[in-house]
Amino acid sequence: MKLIIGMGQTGFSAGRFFRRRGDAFVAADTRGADAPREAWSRAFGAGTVFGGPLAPAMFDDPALRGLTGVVLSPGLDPAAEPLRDVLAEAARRGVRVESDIALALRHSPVPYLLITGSNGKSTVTALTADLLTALGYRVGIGGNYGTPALDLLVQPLDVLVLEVSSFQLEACRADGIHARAASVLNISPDHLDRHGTLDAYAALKQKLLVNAGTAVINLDDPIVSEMASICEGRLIGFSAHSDETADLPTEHRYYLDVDGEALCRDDQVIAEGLSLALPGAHNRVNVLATLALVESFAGRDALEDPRLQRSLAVFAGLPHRMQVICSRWVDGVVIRFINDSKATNVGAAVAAVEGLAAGGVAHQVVIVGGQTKGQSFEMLAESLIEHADAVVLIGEGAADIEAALDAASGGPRAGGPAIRRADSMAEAVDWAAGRAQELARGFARGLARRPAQSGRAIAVLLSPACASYDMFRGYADRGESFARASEASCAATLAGESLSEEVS
Ligand code: UMA
Ligand code: ADP
Repeated sequence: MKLIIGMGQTGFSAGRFFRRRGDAFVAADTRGADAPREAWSRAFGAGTVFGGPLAPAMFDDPALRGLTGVVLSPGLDPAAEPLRDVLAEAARRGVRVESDIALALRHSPVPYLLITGSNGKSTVTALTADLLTALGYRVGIGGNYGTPALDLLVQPLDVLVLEVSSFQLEACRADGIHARAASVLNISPDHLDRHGTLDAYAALKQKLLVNAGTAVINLDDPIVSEMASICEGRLIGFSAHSDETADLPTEHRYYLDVDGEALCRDDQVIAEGLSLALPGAHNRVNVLATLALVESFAGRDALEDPRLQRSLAVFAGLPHRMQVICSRWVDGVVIRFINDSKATNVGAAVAAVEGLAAGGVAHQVVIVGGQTKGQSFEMLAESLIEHADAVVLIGEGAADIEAALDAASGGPRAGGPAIRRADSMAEAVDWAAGRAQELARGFARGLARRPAQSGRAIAVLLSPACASYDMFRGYADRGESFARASEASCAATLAGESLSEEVS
């Protein structure tokens, strides 16, 4: 008998897995009337819904007689009640509790590549799968990326490429993970409301590396570099810099050279940045990690394969990550509306703002805020003060971000960007678009605040540094809302401009 806790995507995939194997199972959920019990009953039969409450006493219920394992869904915090006591009781009784990822890896008939980190996981997962598919491999892509890992085990495959979240690594032992290759892309604060400290969060992520055949590590990230000492397999490093800084025993080194434009491996150029459709400096680093993962599975020669090179050149990135929605021209200056809704932590938002500045964008109006996760906004505030001309604050995190901006600029409004609060995405984009238009006009007249800056582009950027659930159904819903408002703004101004041109 197995117990599945959580009737979400993961729980359903565990039900399908046990049904395929002929194992008996029941499922429980903490959500009371909101749990999708009907859908579960339709899928697996009413007898597979656990009738009692989630509590330590459940282990004495006849429905759980002969219990040998528990699958715990990632959305559930194992340290929060009622789970804490339930899991303690399971441990006392010697019942194994594991995440779907741990279960899937234990049963995977094919090698697997694992990707984690605070940012870039989905991008690297998608690109790795694309490149291996282009090379002719049958690739199963999923995990936190979308398709639950257990659902991938039904197809005939050559390799699994899985994005793994810190939540999925809680109920997962390092000695059960034997990836052909694994990467921790970077570590910056995220999900601290659940994990408590950055150390605890990093310790979860490093479980992927311990027994990996090849550990692909970020040489520029001090927390990731430190993980090299616990790796049993070979090491491949990647870095945004051509000079060797980390003194680690890496077998190979991937890095950016020639002003970040050449993607190199040891002393060879593998690809030219300008030939990539994928925008942004942080994405070039993501490509380096991807190439190291591909090499670890497909061999060094695969990197020269024209099929891989073609696929790499056309990969344009995923929606809601630095995605240009629309552009409009004002007096010879282009205003780009950029959807980076997937920036749900400070690290991603800082990368967006600094990446645009480094890429020559002269002015930025940035929309930030949403549901907070115990993060500090200090780094975000510093970045916004340096690079943003105006900031629009939305959602529950607005007050915290405003306080951080005030603290970083030396008091309320002292020399920092203009700040505005908005109650809806439409209001935020409307104000941001108006501000961007004023900046464009001023810039065009040579009256910009920082006329020395080069570049004729202005960005209206949504990069919230927060989760979205306070105002939206998820980051995609938030990004779509931004896209609708941006398109409306571009269309309205275009219509207005053509009208005024006709009148004049
Ligand atoms: N829930 C309860 N009680 C329960 C079960 C769930 O309250 O008994 C709530 C959770 O608190 C959560 C929601 O229901 O708010 C969904 O939880 P879940 O564990 O059932 O989630 P799944 O539908 O199984 O989706 C999970 C991942 N979600 C989470 O980790 C929250 C999905 O990642 C993943 O794609 C999917 O498994 C397939 O593997 C999403 C995610 O937001 C994209 N991940 C986080 C992130 O990327 O930051 C970690
Ligand atoms: P994840 O799956 O880890 O959330 P995504 O590829 O979905 O990663 O990107 C999430 C956010 O992080 C986006 O805003 C994206 O622009 C940003 N991002 C992607 N790669 C990096 C990186 N290497 N460093 C910092 N930010 C990044």
